[in-house]
Amino acid sequence: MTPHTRVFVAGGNTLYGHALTTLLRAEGFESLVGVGTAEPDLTDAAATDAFFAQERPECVFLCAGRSGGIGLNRAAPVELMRDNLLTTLNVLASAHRHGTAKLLYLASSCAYPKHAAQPLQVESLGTGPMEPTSEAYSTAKFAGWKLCDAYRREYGCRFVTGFPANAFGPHDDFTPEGGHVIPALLRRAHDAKSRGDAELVVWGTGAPRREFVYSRDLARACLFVARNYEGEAPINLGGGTDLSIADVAHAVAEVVGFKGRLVFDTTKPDGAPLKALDSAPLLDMGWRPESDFRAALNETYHWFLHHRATEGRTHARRAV
Ligand code: GFB
Repeated sequence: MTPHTRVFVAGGNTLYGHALTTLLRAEGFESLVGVGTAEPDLTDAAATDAFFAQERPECVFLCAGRSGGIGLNRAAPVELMRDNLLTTLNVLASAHRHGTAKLLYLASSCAYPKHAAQPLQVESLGTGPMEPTSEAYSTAKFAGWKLCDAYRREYGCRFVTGFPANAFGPHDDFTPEGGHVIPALLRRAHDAKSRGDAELVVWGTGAPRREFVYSRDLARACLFVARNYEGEAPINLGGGTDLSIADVAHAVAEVVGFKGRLVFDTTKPDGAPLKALDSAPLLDMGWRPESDFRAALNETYHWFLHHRATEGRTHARRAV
């Protein structure tokens, strides 16, 4: 990849997409295509193909497709699955048809079996049932990986799949019902503090553990993989911090300055008991995360304060 490589971040309005676009600009990439409103509707096969025919991206980061937290996965499995299947089908077909030289597809750690050995190794993919709360979305992500694999085998396409840990950062979905745990709790802790509430409700028991990766580090990992990894096997994109949800909730309360009590609502689902990735293959290639969890949480909250705090609580974005 050179500064002149034509790069398309598919899903530029997502959490990952924003972080990647920012990083690519900072790294001097001058030929980003399909940025902002120039991105076509990737669920529309004809629009996607016309875009690829015109722009001919040489490198594609495929982060498109709706996603959300455990609440959205339970409320809208059809929309999540359809959006991810359609965007993946369309982008891979057009990338193949118009000669994209390298593509990195971002899958999701929830596509791993619910009870796979931890930390999660790519060899475990497909060896058992997935976590039921996100099965529809996860199945679409799993299918995306398999389709990349099929393009590799049948047509020799350099399509690589990455499985990211639970990411968070600026431009995330901060809606209390639809977002992932970090942005949703930041929003609810902020609102609770503003109202002077005595309690902050945290979903589930607080016992599940998740590996978190700051979106800026995830973007760095994606660029590193695009530059250095050609393997057939998918690659885990983690190396971040493994924390319990209770730890996260306490950290959120501190960063926001919420002084009340945390209450765990056990009528809400816990989801997978533990999700931590084995990122040894990535780390062995020399990549390292740079962000400290607490500092990243603080940056994310400050981004929220400047960009989202005054928006309505029901604000919904098309994709995160
Ligand atoms: O972030 P989250 O929705 O993702 O939830 P998953 C993680 C944990 O945080 C669960 C708890 O145990 C939740 O019960 N939690 C506590 C909360 N308070 C909250 C809250 O206010 N909001 C949310 N959302 N959770 C997702 C999948 O699962 O993983 C998606 O549903 C996606 O498909 C993502 O792939 C990576 O890790 O449980």
